[in-house]
Amino acid sequence: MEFGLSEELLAMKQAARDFTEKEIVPYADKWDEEHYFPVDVVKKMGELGYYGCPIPEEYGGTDVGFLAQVLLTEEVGRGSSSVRVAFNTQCLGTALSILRHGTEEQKKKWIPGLISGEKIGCFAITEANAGSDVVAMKSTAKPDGDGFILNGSKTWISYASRADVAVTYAYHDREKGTKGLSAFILDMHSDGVTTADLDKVGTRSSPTSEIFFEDVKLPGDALLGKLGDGVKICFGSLNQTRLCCAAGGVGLAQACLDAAVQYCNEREQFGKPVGKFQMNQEQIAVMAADIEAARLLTYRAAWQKDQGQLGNTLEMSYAKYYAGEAATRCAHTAMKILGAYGYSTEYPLARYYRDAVLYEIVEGTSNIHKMIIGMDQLGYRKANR
Ligand code: GRA
Repeated sequence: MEFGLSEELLAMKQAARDFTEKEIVPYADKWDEEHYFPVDVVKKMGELGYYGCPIPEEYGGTDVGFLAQVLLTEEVGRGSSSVRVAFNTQCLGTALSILRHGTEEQKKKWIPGLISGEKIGCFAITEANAGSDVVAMKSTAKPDGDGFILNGSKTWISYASRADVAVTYAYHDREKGTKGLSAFILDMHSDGVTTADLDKVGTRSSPTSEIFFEDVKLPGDALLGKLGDGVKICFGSLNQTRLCCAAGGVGLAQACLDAAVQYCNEREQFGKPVGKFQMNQEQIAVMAADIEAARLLTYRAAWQKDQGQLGNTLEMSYAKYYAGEAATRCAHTAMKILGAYGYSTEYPLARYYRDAVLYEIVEGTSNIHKMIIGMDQLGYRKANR
């Protein structure tokens, strides 16, 4: 077993931390308050090669692997959960799916622009009545000549209203059940595609939208993979995007610990820094151990992917479940330590607290991940297949 990060990975992590401290942290509260989407920062991260870690160089990636992607995501997530989403919209939920299932033409057409940040992406799975129950989606893509006619809607789609391209899912044939679900690469500027932004408790500088499809003409080359590959592509993709959420949860939890440690050392009560009180020490210790556990589970899942195990659903569920819950636990504990200063909107902890809850909801709720783990442990259904 090898737990150390290489010099190269450590340098990448540090560079991402420096970038986040300089370009994101000073502005993140204001962006959040104003519901402002910092598109220039998202694009700049593309120029820096942040999104291309698992993508070969011939398509504009850096080919340095999933663990590298996790380290960058964690550091950006430490500054802003809203900007963190870009790792999914530009790469893990879009470019990576196209890389794994697309034709050479599709790869050349879409991947470089997503990785460079020139084009904003999104991945659209969820519908009003199909959240945890993905295959209950109702959108249809009826075969029509060489192409398809897309109808239906999606909801809770990150970056959709700013996106140039979406990887989306719809039934080409409902009669065939799950074999009738297909994946598509949708040009978001197509006629018949409209979006409406939704408001949220947190991650307010990450636009989240409904998408409506009204008789959208999809050309034949919009089909990703083969007809009926939708379930395989969708769950295969979720197993990669969950890595980004786990890493984001670790980053946010670390930001909470950082805020709590700083406060414990600066704030004095009863004649000494509040960190000298054992109850605060206990809370700091529990947070630190929680974060280490979440981080190791997340790094392990990334490492497995770097060994070629992209179908590591079980280990991915451990990481996503644990990191999501660690994020909310740490946000809550930090809030108790900072007291009124935590509750004040003057400090970023209030934003971390609002953002943290999301990590238990997106990319499979904590309950879904516990179900996947529980069924595997009980021998009812293997998670890794
Ligand atoms: O037997 P079949 O051929 O009909 O196939 C079924 C099943 O085998 C079919 O899906 C297959 N399947 C899988 N295939 C490959 C299920 N899981 C996998 C897998 N891991 N790999 C339908 O299955 P079903 O009977 O309807 O459901 P189920 O198998 O009992 O449970 C599926 C489950 C609940 C685990 C699944 O639907 C799930 O994971 N739901 C959670 C959905 C989710 O994660 N949504 C995230 C939305 S995207 C998002 O949050 C964006 C965030 C952006 C950001 O912040 O980064």
